[in-house]
Amino acid sequence: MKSGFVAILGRPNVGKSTLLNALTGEKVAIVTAKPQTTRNRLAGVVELPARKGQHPAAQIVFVDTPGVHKPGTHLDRRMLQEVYEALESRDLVLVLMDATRRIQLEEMEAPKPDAEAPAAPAETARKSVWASEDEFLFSLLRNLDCPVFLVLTKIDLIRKDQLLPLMDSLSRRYNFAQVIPISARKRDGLDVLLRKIVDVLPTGERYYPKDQYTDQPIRFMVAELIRESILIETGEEVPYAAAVVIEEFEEPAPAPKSKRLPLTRISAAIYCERDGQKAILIGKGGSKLKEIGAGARRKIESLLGTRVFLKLHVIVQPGWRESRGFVESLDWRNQLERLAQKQSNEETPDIEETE
Ligand SMILES: Nc1nc2c(ncn2[C@@H]2O[C@H](COP(=O)(O)OP(=O)(O)O)[C@@H](O)[C@H]2O)c(=O)[nH]1
Ligand SMILES: [Mg+2]
Repeated sequence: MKSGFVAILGRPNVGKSTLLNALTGEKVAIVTAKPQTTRNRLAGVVELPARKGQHPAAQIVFVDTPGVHKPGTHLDRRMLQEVYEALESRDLVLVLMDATRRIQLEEMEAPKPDAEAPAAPAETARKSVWASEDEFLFSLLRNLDCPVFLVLTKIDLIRKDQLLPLMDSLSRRYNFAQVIPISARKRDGLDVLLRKIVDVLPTGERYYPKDQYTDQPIRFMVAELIRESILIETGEEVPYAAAVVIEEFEEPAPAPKSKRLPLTRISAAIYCERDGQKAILIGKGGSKLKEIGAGARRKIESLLGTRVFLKLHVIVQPGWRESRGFVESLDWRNQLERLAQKQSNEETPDIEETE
């Protein structure tokens, strides 16, 4: 069989996480219309049975990453670090580009029919920001020694006759091994994409058990679903200043012959940076927090297959996005380490036996 790691890279909001979910058929990553939804790299595993005359059996580990943007806060730098780490161990890189944005960019770059009219200053500024962001993204590709595919996404939003010229002009930007147009939302082009990926993967064994579809622990997926609810329910800067930490996660005891589904008890803290943000998150008489909780609870119930009792509270942690220690403590890989530590402390008897 074939197997390998495929890093999914791109600017914020191009549809990386949507593609990951479409490929795995599971909700591995949260998705919203807001940029910087994904903060950690996370894996979604796709098992492909052999297809006669097309490809051998394969396990593809897709690694979703935070959107590449120039870092401002410590949190941003940590997110970029996640991108670098995803790029360290990979057999192939998919660079995603949003077709609608590219069309806009091409239109800005095209010579104006009325050469007398100068471009609006706002447009010029936007163009130069986009160009420098592109440059930053391409700079990450420069030292890679693996194939890079350009995946042009959201093609459901553009006209058919716009597609070929766009693919043509983008393929001149970099030495892409393939240029593949897709729509993750309409599941268009995914079979072709998978086939071309298997073509370039090395022969090897599975990295994950056959039925495991992600590397994330359930606790972290639950925290992410709560954060997704916050992103959907709040606006302004609140989504960017919010972080979720699961404080208690009590799995149901096996209840024999009960007609009702078992109940999982979860308690989580929502961190924000300022009192004003806390007030927004709680809302009048607690109404906002209630909505956030209700939305999250439904999704958590469908993830766990149990009923869920969800308790949320909001904590102000001034300037946490600039705090290295706090940002590190949010990473689930670090959280797992701490949990394991705590457990082993609890299991260690007070008096050590001596020989
Ligand atoms: N029309 C359309 N929208 C898409 C497609 N893929 C993603 N989106 C939308 O783009 C937005 C950002 O998606 P997300 O996967 O979170 O982007 P990410 O930041 O790159 O991970 C969401 O509103 C998605 O629903 C697509 O193929 N077609
Ligand atoms: Mg994402």
